[in-house]
Amino acid sequence: VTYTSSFQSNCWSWRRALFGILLATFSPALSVRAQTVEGADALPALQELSSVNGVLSVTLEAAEQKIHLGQAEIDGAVYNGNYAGPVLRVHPGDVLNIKLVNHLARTTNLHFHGIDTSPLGMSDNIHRVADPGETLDYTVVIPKAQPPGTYWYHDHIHRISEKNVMDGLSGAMIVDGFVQQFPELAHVKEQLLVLKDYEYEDSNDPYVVKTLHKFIQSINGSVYSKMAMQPGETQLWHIVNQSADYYFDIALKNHKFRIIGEDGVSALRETEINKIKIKPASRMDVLVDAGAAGDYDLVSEGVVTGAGPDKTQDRILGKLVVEGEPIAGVGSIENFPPREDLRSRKIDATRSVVFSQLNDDAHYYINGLMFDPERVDTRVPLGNVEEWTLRNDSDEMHVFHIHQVSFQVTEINGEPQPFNSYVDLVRIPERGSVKIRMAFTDPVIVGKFMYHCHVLKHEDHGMMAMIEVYDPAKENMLSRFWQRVSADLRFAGHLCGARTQNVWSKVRLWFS
Ligand SMILES: [Cu+2]
Repeated sequence: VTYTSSFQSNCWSWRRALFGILLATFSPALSVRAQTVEGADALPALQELSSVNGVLSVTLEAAEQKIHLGQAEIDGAVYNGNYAGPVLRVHPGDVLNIKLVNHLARTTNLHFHGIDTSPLGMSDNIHRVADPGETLDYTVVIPKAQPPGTYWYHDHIHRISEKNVMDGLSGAMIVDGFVQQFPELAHVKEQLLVLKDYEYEDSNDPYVVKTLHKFIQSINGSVYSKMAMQPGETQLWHIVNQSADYYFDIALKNHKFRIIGEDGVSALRETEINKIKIKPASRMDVLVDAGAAGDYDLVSEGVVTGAGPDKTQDRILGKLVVEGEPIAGVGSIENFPPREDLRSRKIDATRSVVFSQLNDDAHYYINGLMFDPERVDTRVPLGNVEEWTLRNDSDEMHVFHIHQVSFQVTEINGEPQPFNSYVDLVRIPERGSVKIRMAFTDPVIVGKFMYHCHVLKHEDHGMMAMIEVYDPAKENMLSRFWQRVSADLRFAGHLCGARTQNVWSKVRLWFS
């Protein structure tokens, strides 16, 4: 396999070569900046904030700031001045106190992706919004049963979440204890790789646009970095895709990966693979076994985007330098923590969730409806184990995500899937379908939360729905009456207002 970086392929374009010569002649500053891209700095370590005695109290100052990504200067929006995001390190059972200070000229808030905690009050409640100048306090209890692993936190403001996350408003969250599940890995080095992308099409600088090809991809805020291993060494890499929309295919030249965990949760077996496919928002825990001494490119392979044949170009994100004394690596992992196969459980309800869109980049639907923050789309009694069929009625990639609960993928396009633990994201194939099972059994998740496409552009344009998990024991006549009355009032409000496009959806819900 031959990998071609955008830089190399550009060298063969005479127009770009001429442009480069002109730039080198007339702009010494730019050629200096180019060296910082082509030279190899060590992969930047990220700032970590760790809990002490079961509590992590942090202030996140969200502010607009110029960020340097290789040659480009972008208008970022970041926490505490840090584009890749401060890493929050907690243990199962810890309490996380966050003071979110909004210095931005727009609204923001926080979602704790993959954490199966309460969606109410000051917890993982995305109904709360910090206006410019406001401060929001969060208190999030990390469940004792939260699988140790890699999670992340990010802005979740409907309509602008793509911009906010792309500008930098996200960070990794580590629930400590993943590696401790595997005695074989007691001495391996761990690395955290935060992947981000930034769409850079508004630039007036043609040099920047041409070399970076619209998307600036980075690892830990660096567009090109060096990682080092000894021949034969095994390392554990935790890779978090914090991009707003981008599906990463990551390959390491002449090397394979062994996947041992996904979306924070350890797998049930090793899966050896040539390239890691990382959906937007997904996390992958992989073992890397260094080969012979040498330099190996870490490549973000081109992926098909959108509905057409468009394919982004391969891009080299860094290199692995294998050097020094050979050391013994780690053999196959034999013992994985057990998980319950939900196929052995009785199914209390089945539902169908259909993703569709108009081809105008502005209308994305779940079950024919765009998101309405006042509408509850799905009500689930606490205690249900459910099977959902997710269908993609479009030619574009959609990635299902649900808050507060992880799930088991049982079928893709009718093919039964072997049980390999739980995830919180699944790609629904274009014109295809996926079956998943979920246990809505933990009382802590009672409340209203979201399921949506995690291509944030799609979510911002409607592809999100609200679910309410309710406790049937507390659902009395009065609360049922109040729900009906409040629905009536909203319905009347819509009749009187201009939002007639929602009236028929209300009528449908009323009779459903
Ligand atoms: Cu989508």
